[in-house]
Amino acid sequence: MTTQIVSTSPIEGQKPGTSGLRKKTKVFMQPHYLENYVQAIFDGIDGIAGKTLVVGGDGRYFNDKAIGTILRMAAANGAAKCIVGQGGLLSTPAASNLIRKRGADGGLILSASHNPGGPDEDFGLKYNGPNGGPANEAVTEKIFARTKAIEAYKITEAGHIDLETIGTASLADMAIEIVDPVADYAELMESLFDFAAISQLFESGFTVCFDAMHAITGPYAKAILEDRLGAPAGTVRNGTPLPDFGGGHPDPNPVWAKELMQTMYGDDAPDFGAASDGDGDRNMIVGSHCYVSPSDSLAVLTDLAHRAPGYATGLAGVARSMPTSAAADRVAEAKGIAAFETPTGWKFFGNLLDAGRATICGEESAGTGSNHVREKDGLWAVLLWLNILAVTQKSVLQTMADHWKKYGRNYYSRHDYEAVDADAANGLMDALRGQLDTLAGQEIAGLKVTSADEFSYNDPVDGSVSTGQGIRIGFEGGGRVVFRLSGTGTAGATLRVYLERLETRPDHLDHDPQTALAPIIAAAQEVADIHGRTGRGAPDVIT
Ligand code: VG1
Ligand code: CO
Repeated sequence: MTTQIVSTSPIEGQKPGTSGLRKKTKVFMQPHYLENYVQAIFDGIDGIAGKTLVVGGDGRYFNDKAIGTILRMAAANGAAKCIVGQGGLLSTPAASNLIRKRGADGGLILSASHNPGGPDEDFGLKYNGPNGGPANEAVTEKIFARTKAIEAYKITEAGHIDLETIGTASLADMAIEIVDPVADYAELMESLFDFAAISQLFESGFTVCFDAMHAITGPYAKAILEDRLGAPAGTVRNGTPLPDFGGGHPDPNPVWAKELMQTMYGDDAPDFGAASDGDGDRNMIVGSHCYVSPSDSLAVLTDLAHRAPGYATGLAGVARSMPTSAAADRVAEAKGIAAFETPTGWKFFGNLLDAGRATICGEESAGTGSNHVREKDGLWAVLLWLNILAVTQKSVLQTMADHWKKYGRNYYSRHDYEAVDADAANGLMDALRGQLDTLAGQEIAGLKVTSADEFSYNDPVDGSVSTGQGIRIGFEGGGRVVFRLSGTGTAGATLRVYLERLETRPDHLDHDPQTALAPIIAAAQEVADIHGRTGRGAPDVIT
């Protein structure tokens, strides 16, 4: 087989965002587009000669073809081996686990996560390092720099590459090992959780509905919940991964997982409901008539994780992204463990996990995980919840009521304005930035501003600094609003407005979050002039 050196030139806009490079699938399918980016990754990590990489994706449209290209390029660039999930499938947490377990030098994960898939929707690719986690900013900067200087890429001519047969084959001088995508991951879950207790819970009649949203977690959830833990067949819904996710939006929140919400708020609702996203790293938890916000879920798991065997000795600390509510901080304080506040995106948790300073991490965007891998992990969160409920024998509703009674409730919501004109969105952020020095002390929509700044993170482990990570405004009484532009969208800009208010009065703990947050919502509108600057009268998505 011959190696071709194909000359190319830089393609604009190949800048990795919050989680790798995400573009419209058609953009990724343009000549040289994928190849340029893959070569930039290889060059950005100082080459892959002799290295072992894990490769897999969420099965969306173009997944298999892109994997073929990546394998041919890895062979041409001298990789020793690629470990690939059968059918080209690997959930993001399973890929992270494989990198760690097999001591690989890193991995390429093909996914646009919660974004829809298909020829007219989104595709994505990201590089994870040897710790199994998303590349840090220093590495993504190097990759981006290579995309701007690239002159050629290497690729091996090859016929058909078999992604279906488990076992090892070769491509030029490189080995390709096809592995069962689920087995190692399921084993890891079994090492962390009390499977006997969860099985017993199911046997006692506790009912679960898991919505895989036609995305990657279907096979994982079926193998673990139904086959190993004995939940009845049909517990996992929409469990076959489809290239276009059945035309849906595989984002586990009350808006996009509407079917599940209807089930959980209907008559005869199951005891426990959950959903995951395109690549399996997000989770939504909902009890019978009780939606659990991701920020609250993080707090509950921080409080009760020690009930599961994998965390029985307690947690070293908890880390959350800055826009995530402070609910977990309150638990950390009560327990006397460390609490960290990082920028949005899982890559910022890596150092804290590697250094053993945080055990559990979470984001308001339905991401929760721990030091068992270096990605957030949807099914892990579901199993931890189930393990806790199996031990406490409480309902989700009771668990939340008890939690809020003990710690108070951080009412929380995120308002997203999607596909906003990019100039208008940047203008809005600039205008806020311009007010930061003068806001404190002012009254906005009847609320007194106590603090206003732009979040900048000093990594306590490696000392790196990440600036411009969201504008936050604090109000008297503990309310807060955060403004950020998304780094995962593929059309225009998405403005995210994160709203929070702490309530400790025992008789005010069961309000509708939108009502409880109304004064903060009004202040956010006024201070940023969202309507005036974006022309939008209401958010597109409220979670
Ligand atoms: C969003 C979320 C962020 C998450 C990221 C990747 O980023 O807000 O919390 O880490 O998606 O999640 P942004 O920049 O659009 O706000 V996923 O499930 O894509 O891997
Ligand atoms: Co995801």
